[in-house]
Amino acid sequence: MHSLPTLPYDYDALSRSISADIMKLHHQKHHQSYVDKLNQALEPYPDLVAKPLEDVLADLSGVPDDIRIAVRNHGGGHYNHSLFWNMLAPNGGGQPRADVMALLERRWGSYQEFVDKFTTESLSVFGSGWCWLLKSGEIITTQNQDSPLMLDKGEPLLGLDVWEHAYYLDYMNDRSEYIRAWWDVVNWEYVDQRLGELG
Ligand code: MN3
Repeated sequence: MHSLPTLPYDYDALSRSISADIMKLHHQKHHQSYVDKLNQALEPYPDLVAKPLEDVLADLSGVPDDIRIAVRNHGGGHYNHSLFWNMLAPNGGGQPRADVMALLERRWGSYQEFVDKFTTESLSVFGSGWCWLLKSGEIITTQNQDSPLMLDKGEPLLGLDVWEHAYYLDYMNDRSEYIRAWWDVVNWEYVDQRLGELG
């Protein structure tokens, strides 16, 4: 059984960028619903329940036909949001630590070039989706709850949820203001740790 992870901070901890109302709704309603519907889909398949979610998502063709779409949407939703909470921190923002900085400078020339490109890509997502930084330094976007894992791109270093549910209460239709504020709460320490672990 999959379960909703506890947030590593209080609901109001990111309020300079994301309000407690959004955090609560996003975590308790949206993320909880992905977890519930994933468990519901997997219930008849105990071997898939026992398999790490990363492995299930990386091999969707191995998931039975009747639950593949549900696993893609709700499994992706659970995986993406579990990462997303850790990629935020009350004392976040600023600049990446040394190794991540070196990666971004190597791929994009400078940190600012990376920020501009990531912002542009995040704004370009039509409808609901995510923008990701991969360990190669590449930036990609995905639709709905698709994960880079499903595209054979490996686990992402950093991801931004640009579904309207992630910002509408605070920023209405202004996704660019949300993205601007999001940079102030990015948990670069965690991103750096992931880069080390994913090596
Ligand atoms: Mn979301």
